[in-house]
Amino acid sequence: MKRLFLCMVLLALASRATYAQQPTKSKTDTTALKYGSHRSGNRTDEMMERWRSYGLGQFIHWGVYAIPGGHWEGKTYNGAAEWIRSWGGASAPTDWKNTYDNLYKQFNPVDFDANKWAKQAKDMGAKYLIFTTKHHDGFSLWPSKYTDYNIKNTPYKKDIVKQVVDAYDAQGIDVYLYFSIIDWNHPGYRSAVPKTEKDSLAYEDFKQFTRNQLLELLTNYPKAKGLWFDGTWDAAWVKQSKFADDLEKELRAFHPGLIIGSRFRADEHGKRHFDSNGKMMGDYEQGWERKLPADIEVLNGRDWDCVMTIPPNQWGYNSDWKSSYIKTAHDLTDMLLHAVSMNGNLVINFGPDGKGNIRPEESNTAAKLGEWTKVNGEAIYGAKYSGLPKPDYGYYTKKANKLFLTVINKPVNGTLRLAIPRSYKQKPANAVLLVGNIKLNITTVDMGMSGDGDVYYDIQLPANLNATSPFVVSIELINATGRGNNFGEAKT
Ligand code: FHN
Repeated sequence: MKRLFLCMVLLALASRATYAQQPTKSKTDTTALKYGSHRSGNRTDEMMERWRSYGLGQFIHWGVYAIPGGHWEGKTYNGAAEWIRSWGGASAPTDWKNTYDNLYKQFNPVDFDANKWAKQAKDMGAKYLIFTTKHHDGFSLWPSKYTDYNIKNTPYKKDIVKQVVDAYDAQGIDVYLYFSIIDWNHPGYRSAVPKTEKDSLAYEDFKQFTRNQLLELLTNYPKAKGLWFDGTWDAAWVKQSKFADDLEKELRAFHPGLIIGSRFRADEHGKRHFDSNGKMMGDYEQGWERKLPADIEVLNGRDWDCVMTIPPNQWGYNSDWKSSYIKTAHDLTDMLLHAVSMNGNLVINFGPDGKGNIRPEESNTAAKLGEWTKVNGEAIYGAKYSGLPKPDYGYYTKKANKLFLTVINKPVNGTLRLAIPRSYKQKPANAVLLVGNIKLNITTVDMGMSGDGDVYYDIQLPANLNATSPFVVSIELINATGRGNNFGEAKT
């Protein structure tokens, strides 16, 4: 009897184990998948709630590419400076890659002060940092046991990742570790799918190396809140659906609460970000790079972040910002509100130089943004989509019973006219201009016998408001019950 029971238990366990290997699909899925998304809808835990409330983040791209800073043997390269190792191509004037791979021997950022960076980020109003622990060149900014191509072997020697994690953590800024799967330095790294046995063996070695480095990062820096993956588009990696899925599970089990975006892995049909059933793989949509969604509908309720450069496309340090399109603090404020009004976070990139200095242009922008967030932060931190159509004046964001109107385009007549749909359950009661904490007059517009689906409210701006930057009107909302339409709807 005992033996029969044991057999039954073993059988049940075996069938569960087999079941776990089977492709699965929910009622709404069209394709059975083993390595697709493992969740429907957004994460609801505390850590993810925290992520949602950040609003503003800072990205830092730093590595040995900061030494050439966009220049190579007297020539200027306008492509993204962190890619300079690859700009030489076949006609490189010297053994470009080899020279690049030896640059670390000069990496000695004597001016680097993690506390200074963290203080600047705090003053800017950043709530999280994404820091490049290793970019595509493969140089590890921490003393990794799995490669010699790391910070310990530079003249600088000290662990940069640790200093950054500790300094930002001390400022109350959450840290996410950027990690590139592309690794131009590792002998086993392949971009194309390995074809020969030798290549396959080398790539297997690279996969183990990748796993080791990721576990090492989470072991060394347990304060990190998440991993921000990049360089995952190579055909070789896209083929690794099982390996990447297993690894993601392992990393999550190793570091409970870990946040990972949608860039990490592909499903067994090579679909990235969204699996073959259209479900997002990862905790938030990570495809908004240097662009913002046009409207909230395209997001379908998903969490997302947007990473943004200040110049057009430079992440690492380039000593020449040649473009005439360098985003100002106002441009970035506009983008920040654009993101938050659609439930996203905006992450602004900084590329310190080879000595560890954040360039003056970036520092100025950070300081200006900081002046703005200090006064108007309520409109972004923890604030969300308002449920209202986007106003032409700028953006609405909402937190509890407060509606924030960030005005980017000030009306020339000095009156903000709000159109609130009758179906909206709340209506404006009081309005305050956050800069100067000035109470504003608010009136309901009498529409006479005409009217549409909206109720209109006018907010009078102070006559002497000399707005040289976007400003925020905080509007208290109260319940709007019994607000039927007394006006005649247009008969068409
Ligand atoms: O190739 C990189 C690029 O250098 C930079 O790191 C950005 C940041 O999101 N990611 C890649 C391009 O998508």
